[in-house]
Amino acid sequence: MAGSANTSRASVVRRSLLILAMAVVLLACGNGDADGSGADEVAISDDALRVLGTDDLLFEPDELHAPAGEIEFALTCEDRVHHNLVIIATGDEVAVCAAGETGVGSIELDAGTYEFVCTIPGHSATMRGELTVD
Ligand SMILES: [Cu+2]
Repeated sequence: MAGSANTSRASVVRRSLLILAMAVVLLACGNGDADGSGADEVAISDDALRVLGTDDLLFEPDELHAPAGEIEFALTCEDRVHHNLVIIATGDEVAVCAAGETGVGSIELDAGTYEFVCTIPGHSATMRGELTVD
C-alpha cells in the first residue's frame, strides 16, 4: 500500500513539472509574439503609462496623467543606463529597468499630484517628473 501511494505521488509530481514546463513555454511564446521585438519583452497592458529613461538621465515624458486607482507603469531604459521610478510621496519603487530593457510595475493612487524620481545615485538631479492623478 505504501508503495503504491509513493508511486502515485511521484506521478503527480511528474505531471506538475510537465504542466509547469508547458506553462513556461507558453509564456515565453506569448511574450515574444506580443510586439515581435524579442523574447525578453514583458507583457505591458494598453493602459500602462509608458516612460523612457534616457541615457542623458531624463524621463520622457516627465509629465504623466492617469485616472485614480491602480496605475501601471512600463519603464524602458535606453541603451546604456539602468533606472527606476519612485513615487516620492509613498516611497514606492514602481518600476525598474536594466539598460535596454523594460520593467513594469503598478501602484494604487488617489487623486492628486505626485512627484516621481529615479533614485539611482546621481540621477535624481535631472530624472524627475510629475504624475497627475484624477
Ligand atoms: Cu535613472
